Amino acid sequence: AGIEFGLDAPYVVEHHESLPSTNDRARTLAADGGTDVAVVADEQTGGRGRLDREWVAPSGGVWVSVLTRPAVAPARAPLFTLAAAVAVADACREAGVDATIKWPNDVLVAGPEAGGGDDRPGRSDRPDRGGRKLAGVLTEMEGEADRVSWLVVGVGVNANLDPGTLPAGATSLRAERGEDVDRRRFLARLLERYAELAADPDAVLSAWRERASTLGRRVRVETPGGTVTGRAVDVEPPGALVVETDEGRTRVHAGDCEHLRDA
Ligand code: BT5
Repeated sequence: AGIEFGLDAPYVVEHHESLPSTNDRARTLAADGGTDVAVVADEQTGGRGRLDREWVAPSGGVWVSVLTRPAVAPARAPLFTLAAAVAVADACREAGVDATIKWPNDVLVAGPEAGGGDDRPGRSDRPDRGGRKLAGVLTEMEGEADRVSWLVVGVGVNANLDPGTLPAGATSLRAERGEDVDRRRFLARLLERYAELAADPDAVLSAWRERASTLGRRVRVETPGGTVTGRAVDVEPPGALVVETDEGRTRVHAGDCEHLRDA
């Protein structure tokens, strides 16, 4: 069983030294009827990304899953993924690291992206670091036809980690700002901001647009239905990416997005 983390947070915070996955623990709590709980672990031994990919989660990161039962239709669940990405980006900025969001769920260091396409000047004074991944979000839920039964939004932030222990293309808050972040304070801000956004899902998209680096970019998105290449022009409810392709506009609801260099 978990122990209280002693945080002033809008959720009951259940803290563990080590768990296989905070999402799995939150799902167990959901099955037991729980709600409004944030499960935190110092380390995860079986952290998960999307599509059953591995999420590397040693001690020093912020690994947290928030279990709620929002009164919305299952189709609106993607808004909560976007809300979590906004909350992470804001918490990173408050910690002194300029962060942007790559659709749908990646939080990256702002600035020109090596191998990518952001050659616009003035985006960063550290042009070699832009595009590195600071954090990701994994949302899982169960719903009836018209209502979410439970929703687990899992957030992984590379806080005080050595990038050498992370997959290629990843970085940490400590590596970007040059000193440790206060993980407890970071978590408190993250949960506070997420709760604020989750209480007002209609406001999420505009907040997301302001922090996204994907809009206006050329992208390649691997979707379950095939590859979509074109210019990302907008995000539409409940979180679909609108891509302008040679064949016209198309909406992408899920997939892996890569930012491309401008032709
Ligand atoms: C994600 O997946 O970005 C969602 C990650 C969610 C992790 C949190 S931690 C708390 C909660 N409990 C869990 O078990 N999960 C959630 P995706 O977009 O599929 O990205 C996964 C890919 O990112 C992997 O295939 C690696 O290439 C890379 N990766 C793995 N660990 C990473 C890390 N710590 N930092 C950056 N990239 C990483």
